[in-house]
This record gives sequence, C-alpha cells and structure tokens, in this order.
Amino acid sequence: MAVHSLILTVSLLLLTAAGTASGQCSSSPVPKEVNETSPVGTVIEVLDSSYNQVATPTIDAVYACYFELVNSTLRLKRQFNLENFTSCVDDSTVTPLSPQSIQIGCSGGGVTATFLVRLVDVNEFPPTFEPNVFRVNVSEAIALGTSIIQLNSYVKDKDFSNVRTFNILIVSGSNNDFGMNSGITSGIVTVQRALDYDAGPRQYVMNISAADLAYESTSLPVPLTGYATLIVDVQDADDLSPVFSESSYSLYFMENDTSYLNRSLETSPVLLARDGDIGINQTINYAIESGSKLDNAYQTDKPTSRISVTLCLVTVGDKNDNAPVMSSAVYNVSVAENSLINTYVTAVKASDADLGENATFIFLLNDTTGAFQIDANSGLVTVANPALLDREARSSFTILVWARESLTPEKFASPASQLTVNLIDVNDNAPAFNASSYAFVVSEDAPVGTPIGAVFATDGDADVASGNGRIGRYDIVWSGSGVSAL
Ligand SMILES: *[C@@H]1O[C@H](CO)[C@@H](O)[C@H](O)[C@H]1NC(C)=O
Ligand SMILES: *[C@@H]1O[C@H](CO)[C@@H](O)[C@H](O)[C@H]1NC(C)=O
Ligand SMILES: *[C@@H]1O[C@H](CO)[C@@H](O)[C@H](O)[C@H]1NC(C)=O
Ligand SMILES: *[C@@H]1O[C@H](CO)[C@@H](O)[C@H](O)[C@H]1NC(C)=O
Ligand SMILES: *[C@@H]1O[C@H](CO)[C@@H](O)[C@H](O)[C@H]1NC(C)=O
Ligand SMILES: *[C@@H]1O[C@H](CO)[C@@H](O)[C@H](O)[C@H]1NC(C)=O
Ligand SMILES: *[C@@H]1O[C@H](CO)[C@@H](O)[C@H](O)[C@H]1NC(C)=O
Ligand SMILES: *[C@@H]1O[C@H](CO)[C@@H](O)[C@H](O)[C@H]1NC(C)=O
Ligand SMILES: *[C@@H]1O[C@H](CO)[C@@H](O)[C@H](O)[C@H]1NC(C)=O
Ligand SMILES: *[C@@H]1O[C@H](CO)[C@@H](O)[C@H](O)[C@H]1NC(C)=O
Ligand SMILES: *[C@@H]1O[C@H](CO)[C@@H](O)[C@H](O)[C@H]1NC(C)=O
Ligand SMILES: *[C@@H]1O[C@H](CO)[C@@H](O)[C@H](O)[C@H]1NC(C)=O
Ligand SMILES: [Ca+2]
Ligand SMILES: [Ca+2]
Repeated sequence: MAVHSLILTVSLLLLTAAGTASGQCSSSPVPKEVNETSPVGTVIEVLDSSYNQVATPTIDAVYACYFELVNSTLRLKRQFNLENFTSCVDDSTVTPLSPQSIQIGCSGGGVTATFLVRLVDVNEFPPTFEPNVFRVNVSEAIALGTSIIQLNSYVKDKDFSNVRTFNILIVSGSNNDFGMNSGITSGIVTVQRALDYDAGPRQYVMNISAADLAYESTSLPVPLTGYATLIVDVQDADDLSPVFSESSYSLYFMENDTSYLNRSLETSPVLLARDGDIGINQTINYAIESGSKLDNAYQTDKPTSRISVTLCLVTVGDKNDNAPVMSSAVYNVSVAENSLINTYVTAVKASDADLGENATFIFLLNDTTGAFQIDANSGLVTVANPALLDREARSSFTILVWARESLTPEKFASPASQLTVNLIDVNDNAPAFNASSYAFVVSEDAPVGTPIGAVFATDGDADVASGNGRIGRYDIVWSGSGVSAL
C-alpha cells in the first residue's frame, strides 16, 4: 500500500504540470466504482484521443490482469472476488488495495493521467453464528440484569468488507424474560424478569438474529441476517419450602388400646409432604409442632427456614367398655290396687358411659306374676294385669328391672335393680255383719238402756289405718216389724 500511494502522489504532481500545459489528459480525482459482481467487459472509463492509446496502462503487477485498455476504453478484464482476491503474479490469495491506481500515458508525451478504481464489495453472504446453537444453564435464582451469554464474538461474515459488528437481536422465544439491554451490537443476553423453575417455563428456545452492518454503505444491496438458536435451561433453586399433600389430615385410634403403643399410626390420607422445589432432593423430616394437632415438615438442611405446617386432627374412638347402669339399685313405688291396665307405675332410668351405638340399651323386667310390664325404650313401668292387683290378696310386688345394650355384639347388661311396687288400698269392700240376722230376747220391763245383744260387722278392706277397713258407726234401719233401738 505504501508503494502504491507513492506512485499515486507522484502521478498527480506530474498530471498537474502537464494538464496546465495542454489542458488535456486529466486525471480523475473521483474513484470509479467496480462491483465484485460486475462482469468481465464492464466499462470503467472511456478515454478520448488525447490519451496515448497504444501505451499499456501502468498497473501494479498484482492487479494488472483485472484491467485492460481496449479501443480507448478502460474495462474489466477479469471478474474479481474480494473474498478470494488472487494475485495476477502467482494466483496467491492477497488482500486487495482499494482504490486501485491505473496510470495511462497522454499524447503530450511523458505525461500520465491517473484513474482510481474502487473495488466495491457486494454483500453476498449473511452473517453466521459459529456455532449456531448455544445452550446455557441458568438458575432460577439468578439476579435480574445478570448477563448469561455474550454472542457477538460468535458471529462471522464471509463478505470481504463486513467487519465484526452486527446488530444482534432476540427474534423470538424470550417471553420477555430475557433481553439485550447493553446495546444491540454487544450480543449480551441479560435476565430481564424473574425466572421460576417451579411454576414458569423451564426452557427457553430463543431465535437470535445478527444483521450485518455496512462497512461501506454503498456495498450493501440489503443488510443480510443470520440466525442462531439460544437455549436456556432454567435450573431449580432451593426457593420453596416443603408442601403437604393435603391441608389437613386425620388420625384415629381407639381408646385404651395398648396395641397402638410403639406402632406407627397412619393418618388418613397418609401424611406426606414434598419439597416445593422440583428436582432438589432434600430429605423431608416431620415433627409435631404443638399439642397433638399440628404437624410440620421441614427440609433437613434448613430446618428453620424451609418449613411448612399442616393440621392433623386426632380422633380417639370409643370402645364399648361400659355396661349400662340403672339410676338406682332399688326402686320403691306405690300404685292403687284398683289401677287400670297401662296405669303408670314408675319410670326407671339408666345410663351408659360409652358413645353412640355403644350406649344404646333397652329396659327389661322380670315379673313372674305378670302384673307389670316395662316399655323397653322409655323405662316406663305400667300395669299389665289389673286383676292381680288386690291389696287384700297381696300388699306389694318385688320385681327386677335392668337395662341391656341393644345394638352392640357384647350386649352388656346392668345389674338388676329391685323394683318394689306397693299396692295402695282402695275402699272396695262394704262392711258385712257376721250373721245375716240376729235375734235377741229382751224382757219387756227392762229399763231403757238395757243391752239386748250385740251385732258385729267387719270390713274386707285391709287398710284399717286409712279407715277403709274400719267400721265407722252402726245405724238401725227400720223395716216394719217391731225392733227396738240399739
Ligand atoms: C453494484 O452492485 C449494486 C448491487 O448489485 C448495484 O446497485 C450498483 O449499481 C452496482 N454498481 C456498479 C458500479 O455496478
Ligand atoms: C475497436 O473499435 C473498432 C472500430 O470501432 C472495432 O472494429 C473493433 O472491433 C474494436 N475492438 C474491440 C476489441 O472492441
Ligand atoms: C481462491 O481462488 C483460487 C484461484 O482463483 C482458487 O484456486 C482457490 O481455491 C480459491 N479459494 C477459495 C477459498 O475459494
Ligand atoms: C446444564 O446442567 C446439566 C445438568 O443439570 C448438565 O448436564 C449440562 O452439562 C449443563 N449444561 C451446561 C451448558 O452447563
Ligand atoms: C428464526 O427466525 C427467522 C425469521 O423469522 C426464521 O427465518 C428462522 O428460520 C428462525 N430460526 C430458527 C432456528 O428458528
Ligand atoms: C382399659 O381396659 C382395661 C381392660 O381392657 C380395663 O381394665 C381398664 O380399666 C381400662 N382403662 C380405662 C382407663 O378405661
Ligand atoms: C415402647 O418402646 C419403648 C422404647 O423403645 C419401650 O421402653 C416400651 O417398653 C415399649 N412399649 C411397649 C408397649 O412395647
Ligand atoms: C433427584 O432425584 C432424581 C431421582 O432420584 C434424580 O434423577 C436427580 O438427579 C436428583 N436431583 C438432584 C439435584 O439430586
Ligand atoms: C363401639 O365400640 C366398638 C368397639 O368396642 C367400636 O369399634 C365402635 O366404633 C364403637 N362405636 C362408636 C359409635 O363409637
Ligand atoms: C316403701 O314405700 C312405702 C310407702 O311409701 C314405705 O312405707 C316403705 O317403708 C318403703 N320401703 C322402703 C324399703 O323404703
Ligand atoms: C325371673 O325371675 C325368676 C325368679 O327369680 C327366675 O327364675 C327367672 O329365671 C327370671 N327370668 C329371667 C328371664 O331372668
Ligand atoms: C258375732 O260376733 C260377736 C262378737 O265377736 C260374737 O259374740 C257372736 O257370737 C257372733 N255371731 C255369730 C253368729 O257368729
Ligand atoms: Ca455479508
Ligand atoms: Ca462479498
């Protein structure tokens, strides 16, 4: 290049002197452009007669074979390729100088005019990423703004004039979670929004484009674009606590049952927590948080920060281990002897300390006489056979009442209680004389007040104290024939 420039400078100095003298054979200060795609024969400059047409143009030997002067016309003799520019000397690949300087002698003699030819690159090749698939692992815990990869150094362009500066963009696939915020030529992909392995995308497949920029604006028919794929695999981070499978669990066991001791109790559903972080295999331990109701699960490596709590409701089941108990071992009641059937006698009660079906019972009664009956459900004792109630025949009945479980297989029964039913006497017997007639002999001169005889009456009613069995008074009822007063 240094040699070439020197030639150019000298030529111009000569040109100025000659041009001034003849007013002809001028050099062209503006370079003529020749595309690398221009075909052989493309006209570069048409000369007039003042140029020495027979003279061979003076061109650097390396480039001489690319140009020719024919019929006063400077033309392209060989198509050049800037991407593989070969030397006319030995066909070796060289880096071409541009513009090229071509000197042509003028008719004035000894004077040369210089023409500059600029070799114009044509944008034939799009930029390419090498490699064109990138794969990076990024933790979901990565800080916003962190750069995950820089892609500019991976872009190449085979075109001669394209330098390594490209507009690099994310075409698609970023979900706006990634961006290029450090300038589009940097190729630095940064995290724009928080990543979430557990709930968000676990993989991003981004289409990245690189568009070539003009080194020389005129060299680009259109900017060309190349593409690459950037795959980001989001990696799980320990950002979640264990999570129970249910919001609550229940645990059941039977009261007073030693078979539960030293045995693992199984909740329903089975107590289970999983670590919310998928893919981080922390062991989970369980502990009872407080009382018997709360269970917790914690990550063994972070027992205080990675913890979650659930509720476990413990139900102790009833065992049928209580028999019914009568409210009293002895009942003592009274009923009138003339009571009708179903007359209320008493109501007995019982209780059972168990629950539900284990506490259901019926009442039973053993009355060999059949005078009384009991309602199995209510415990109501009533008269079954009134004919048997005769105070005069029997003053009291003693019967047995008890309760017995009805729905359980055990059919536990209470001890029998004694129910004494005393009969209350009723005035149901008229007094009766001990003879149907009495005949007394009395002397007619007997003074007033002389006893003539005694009558005697008795009352069948047993209860003398109440008056039912007591003879109140005797009266004489006149019935015709002469009977004296008592
Ligand atoms: C060079 O090529 C471009 C695009 O192919 C074209 O627009 C331009 O006219 C060409 N220039 C010359 C001097 O051939
Ligand atoms: C040069 O010009 C002459 C006359 O104009 C023509 O006959 C001849 O073919 C041309 N030569 C070439 C190589 O174009
Ligand atoms: C460059 O061109 C020469 C000759 O024109 C050829 O032999 C060589 O294979 C080319 N090289 C490339 C890389 O195209
Ligand atoms: C990404 O991580 C996986 C394991 O999770 C590993 O096999 C792979 O080599 C990693 N890739 C890169 C690019 O670091
Ligand atoms: C990237 O996007 C461009 C333009 O939409 C498309 O032509 C190209 O095939 C895409 N590349 C990949 C790898 O999907
Ligand atoms: C537990 O059951 C046993 C017999 O199975 C009994 O002897 C004991 O009294 C019961 N204890 C309680 C507190 O109920
Ligand atoms: C339960 O286990 C403890 C400790 O292992 C032991 O001391 C106790 O005797 C066991 N109880 C029963 C009922 O097996
Ligand atoms: C978690 O366990 C699964 C299955 O056992 C295994 O494939 C995976 O590599 C483990 N991950 C880690 C982070 O240990
Ligand atoms: C009654 O007791 C039995 C065991 O004795 C138990 O299986 C049952 O669940 C109990 N019933 C109620 C309603 O608690
Ligand atoms: C039963 O009741 C009767 C009448 O109320 C009473 O006379 C009797 O003494 C009582 N018997 C007992 C054992 O309490
Ligand atoms: C009822 O009592 C009588 C006399 O005490 C006894 O012989 C009989 O077995 C009892 N019946 C029942 C069902 O308990
Ligand atoms: C009636 O009773 C009285 C007094 O007990 C007795 O003296 C008399 O003999 C009795 N009369 C008859 C007919 O039994
Ligand atoms: Ca290009
Ligand atoms: Ca090119």
